[in-house]
Amino acid sequence: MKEELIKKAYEIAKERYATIGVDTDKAIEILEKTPISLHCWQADDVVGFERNEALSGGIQTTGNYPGRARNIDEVRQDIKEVKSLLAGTFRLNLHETYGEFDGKFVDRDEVEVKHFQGWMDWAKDNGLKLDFNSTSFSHPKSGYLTLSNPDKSIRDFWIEHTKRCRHIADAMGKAQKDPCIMNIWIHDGLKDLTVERKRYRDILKESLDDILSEKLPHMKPCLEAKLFGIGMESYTVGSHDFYAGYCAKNNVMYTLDTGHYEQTENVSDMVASLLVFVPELMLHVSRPVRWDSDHVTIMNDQTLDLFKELVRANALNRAHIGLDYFDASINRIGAYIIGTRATQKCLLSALLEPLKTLRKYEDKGQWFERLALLEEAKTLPFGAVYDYFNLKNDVPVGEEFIPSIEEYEKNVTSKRG
Ligand code: RNT
Ligand code: ZN
Repeated sequence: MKEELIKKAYEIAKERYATIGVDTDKAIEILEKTPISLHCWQADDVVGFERNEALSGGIQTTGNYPGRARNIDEVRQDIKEVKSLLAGTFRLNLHETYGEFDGKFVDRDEVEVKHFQGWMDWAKDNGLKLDFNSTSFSHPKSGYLTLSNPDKSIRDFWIEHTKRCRHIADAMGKAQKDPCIMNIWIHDGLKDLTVERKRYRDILKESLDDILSEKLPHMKPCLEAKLFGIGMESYTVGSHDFYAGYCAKNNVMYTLDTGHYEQTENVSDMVASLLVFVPELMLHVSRPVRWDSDHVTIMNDQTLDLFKELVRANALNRAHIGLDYFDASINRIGAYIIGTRATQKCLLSALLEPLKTLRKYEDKGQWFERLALLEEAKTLPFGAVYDYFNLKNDVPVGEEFIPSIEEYEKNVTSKRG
């Protein structure tokens, strides 16, 4: 009965969209094929398997909802569950601290490809490609400064770590026959006033030049800018201006995390500027609430606008979509599904824009007509198309995923100590 209803609604929606020149089947096809990189760290509150300690280094999770994944098997189990409830194409984004260390302590400057062989095998078996992240936080040598540290011994430790991570990413990319995107985010910054702003940035530039000098064809590095970190409110070495300059000059991918800018800044507007100067973008889709709080992504104006800008810039093939939030106060599987579905809805809504007509109006200076169509497009039967996308792919439609997650909680996550 419900299935019939969804199909009927889709047929009507399809016809309605066709009247304004939009092909819904085509939009669904693009949505199905566009990969979304699931961040492994929502499953366990960014703890990882290195030292099993709470997160530190400029970022923070809040909440203690029961059911956190405590080890590699539980993270894998959760990601599998998440994937089973979603339509589309997915990648898995790992941090270095999620290696398979087999109970041994492997320091960050000792990590090797072999610590991720298990992940590569598992990912292959589960139809996922991998992305990767070096990890500068939650370590005794993290301090305030890592790659920008004037102390050569600390700096070299992190340079070695990041170079090793590039090799791991390259091995992943080679194995999956598709480049592994490796993000470099360092928390480097200071709590209070500094008179050495330029000095640390000069050092960071040198470290990055060294790290990125080796050619590794199966991985793509990207650099993540940020406004501030907790406990480092006064100064961030890797600011937007720093990385925008670095990426533009060196033809490196820029990571745009939606929580990393001033709260009143229009993050979506950055897309069309960055794309003029950097080769590609990595997106960290998040939801800042008053600060970089990493709340679960929802379908809000900021996220809708972000995807609209990508589609309008014809740049889906130059952007990699990743999620980056970590809410420890609600069911974590639920957090994954809500955030991923919201991301898909924003992408789909962008793909359903009557762009051809809007562009025609704009070219002719028909401003009233452009604004009118933009407004009317907002209330077209978009939900019917998203429902059908899920029905077609045999995953829960609409709120149907709620009982599935409750069931998993009852049988699995609630039993974790
Ligand atoms: C931190 C950055 C970074 C992290 C992850 C865990 O502000 O957004 O991307 O969230 O690497
Ligand atoms: Zn991020």
